[in-house]
Amino acid sequence: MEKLIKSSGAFDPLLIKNDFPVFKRRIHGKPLIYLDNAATTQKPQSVIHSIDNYYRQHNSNIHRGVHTLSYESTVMYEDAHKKVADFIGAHDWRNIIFTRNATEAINLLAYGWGLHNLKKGDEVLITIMEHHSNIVPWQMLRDLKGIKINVLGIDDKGDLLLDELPALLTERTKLVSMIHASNVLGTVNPIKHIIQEAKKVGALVLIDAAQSIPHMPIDVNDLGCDFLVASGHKMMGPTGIGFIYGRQELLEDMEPFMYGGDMIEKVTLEKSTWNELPWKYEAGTPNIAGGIGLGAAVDYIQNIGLPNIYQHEQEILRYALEKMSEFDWINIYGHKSDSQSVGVVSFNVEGVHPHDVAGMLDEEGIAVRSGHHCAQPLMHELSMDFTARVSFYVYNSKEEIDLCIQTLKKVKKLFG
Ligand code: C6P
Repeated sequence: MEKLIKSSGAFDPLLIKNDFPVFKRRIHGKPLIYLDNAATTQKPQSVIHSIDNYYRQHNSNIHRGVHTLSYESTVMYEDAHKKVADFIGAHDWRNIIFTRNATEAINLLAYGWGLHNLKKGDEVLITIMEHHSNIVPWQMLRDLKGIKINVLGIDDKGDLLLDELPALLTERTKLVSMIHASNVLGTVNPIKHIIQEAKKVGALVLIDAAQSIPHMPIDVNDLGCDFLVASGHKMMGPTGIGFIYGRQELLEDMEPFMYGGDMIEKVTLEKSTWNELPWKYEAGTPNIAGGIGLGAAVDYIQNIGLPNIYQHEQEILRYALEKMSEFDWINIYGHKSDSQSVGVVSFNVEGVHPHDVAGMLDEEGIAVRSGHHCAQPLMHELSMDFTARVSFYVYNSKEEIDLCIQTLKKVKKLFG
């Protein structure tokens, strides 16, 4: 791996591709060009091997036996928590809770923290850019508890209206729950500033880092956030595993989300008490293999280096935006200001339905997403129902962008 990374931090995505078995596939007879990384990323051999190896050599339940396999599984699963903690700068691995994905992570916090700490009249601040997973759980609490949801909007460049923040952040605001990087616009929001403002009114802050953590360095201590959530499958890990980072005092105080199995300390027929962190929130037999796979994904990312990944994606992003902007029939959403962005570009080809765009790209072996991207309030704000979307990762190259644009020209000619 070290040989792949030059002293400048640059790397050849073609060599990186060799680590990913899926790229040996052909789609409709063409080499696969995978530009749907915001939906989920491809998995390197090391991640696939870690899961295979776990089932072949170690498979056992954790925390339940003194036998060798159970001990090994327990150590491997706990190690995965340690790797994630180290990855995001959390001081204690016990403050990392494994969940199924970012969606379950936010739901756990809505039930475990929100249900017991929010009361009628309290306010939760979100942004118009949120994924449905960071809207609907708070609507559930609004209907159940009578809380109010406030929404920070965006300007016509796709940046948050920070001037409106003081009016929306009051002593009634108990939580700011917001997306770090938009899965539609790519915009990276100034979360450090917003966290500092939220602290002034005593609000907690939950960061949805699903689209940022795979692409840029994040340090939860530097940010000062109270909770942060992400999904393993968007950072080269397997599906079915995600995590929460939480501040220890909050995790100690919160109520469990699910009850039974590994989350108990003692059970009598009258009363039960809870296990220590993080197991208090990991009820039942967890996704042990998934956790170990996530740990292997973190190792893979660390080996390349997040700053190098970020630099590579920024180059691809700049190139894609430059090339796409050459055509007045490609409408790009966002990327209109100097704000920081990740490698996500939503666009439409004038006069062509995004599903037709994605369908024709697929004919050429190019995978992109089309749809509302689970962000319907944002789509509504953009006066849009659907867009096509390309999103980049370590294995993407400028040549792939060229091929994508060549196909878009054919799309325009055929349908437009
Ligand atoms: N966005 C996309 O194509 P899950 O499904 O729980 O792993 O992740 C949910 C989620 C939460 N927050 C953000 C910012 C997201 O982008 C996503 C998932 C995918 O954009 C699937 S809709």
